[in-house]
Amino acid sequence: MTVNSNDAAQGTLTTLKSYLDEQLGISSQNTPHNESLAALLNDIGRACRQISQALNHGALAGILGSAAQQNVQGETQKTLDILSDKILVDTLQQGGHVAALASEEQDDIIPCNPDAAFLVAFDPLDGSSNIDINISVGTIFSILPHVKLGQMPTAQDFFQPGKQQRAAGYVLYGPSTLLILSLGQRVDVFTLDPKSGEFYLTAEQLSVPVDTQEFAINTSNQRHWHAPVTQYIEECLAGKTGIRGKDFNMRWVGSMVGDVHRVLSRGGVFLYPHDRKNPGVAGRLRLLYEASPMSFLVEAAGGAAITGEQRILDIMPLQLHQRVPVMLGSRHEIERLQGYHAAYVKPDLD
Ligand code: AHM
Ligand code: MG
Repeated sequence: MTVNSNDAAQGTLTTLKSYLDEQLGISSQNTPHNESLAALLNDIGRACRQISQALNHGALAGILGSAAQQNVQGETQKTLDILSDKILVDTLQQGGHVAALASEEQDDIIPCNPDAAFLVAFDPLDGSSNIDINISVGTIFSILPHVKLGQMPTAQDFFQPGKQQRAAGYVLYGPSTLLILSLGQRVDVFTLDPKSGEFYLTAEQLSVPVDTQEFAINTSNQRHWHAPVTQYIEECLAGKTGIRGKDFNMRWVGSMVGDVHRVLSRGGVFLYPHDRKNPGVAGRLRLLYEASPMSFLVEAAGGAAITGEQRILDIMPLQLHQRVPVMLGSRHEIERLQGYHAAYVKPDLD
């Protein structure tokens, strides 16, 4: 699919709204939940457009730097973390299509409309340590069904395995602002036109190649890794002279949205494993609003996502801000990693 700015000007490109109407069967049948899902996704698009505008202004708007507070995970919040969170909460609350919200930046859930059919978990600004150095950051979101319609949700209502997500996606604020979305069957890409404020469909049906020669991991943690990860990375580094018989390349953006976007665009593996640095902490990334939506996208594009031992989308969450090890990307590599984990006796992983 090749598109250019004239297509947007001439109205020949598909907008996010018309895409959602078509994909969710709106207008062809009576589908109130699908209509509500489409409206909710349009609300997310509108909120992310505002976040994109704030990021574009950067220092000129006086919004860079750290705020004088920490989130529930003890991390210092950036001014833009708080602003992005507020934009999303305000927009989604006003939209009325969400029963409750869970955000990385909020200790507890925010109950909204008990009659709405969806719960939304989000990381308002992922990779926020990259904001002040003008590197890509993003918003990640996960949409779950609100099963107990009519009842005000509690945190427990968010504790559903990721395979039950109705939709997931992220907005990548990079050289251009992209929305990557899956309703479960496929993964499509929309580009924000800064002039009109519309998201236009610019790439369809992303497919993660099953094989790759690219990996992403924070190697500063190498001495803390468990044996299966050490073995896998050492074999990649041995390149043509090792058992893999081919050279590998390494990339690490430090924003999960950037690293996962590369995997979805051209394949590769992204690893944030559990390690011995903080043995009591199950990895760095959060299940509900980072690992789960990204795994949903990667699987919908033909890739795989595991903790090492287990498929991420099968995990039943136990806490709102639960962390989980993440290994995702090209299927043959993830199968290899799962095999290495299965081959090691458990005490090595303790
Ligand atoms: P954040 O949500 O507070 O930004 O933290 C998550 C980020 C991910 O985007 C990224 O993959 C990881 O943390 C980077 O961690 P590290 O500091 O080990 O590079
Ligand atoms: Mg994050």
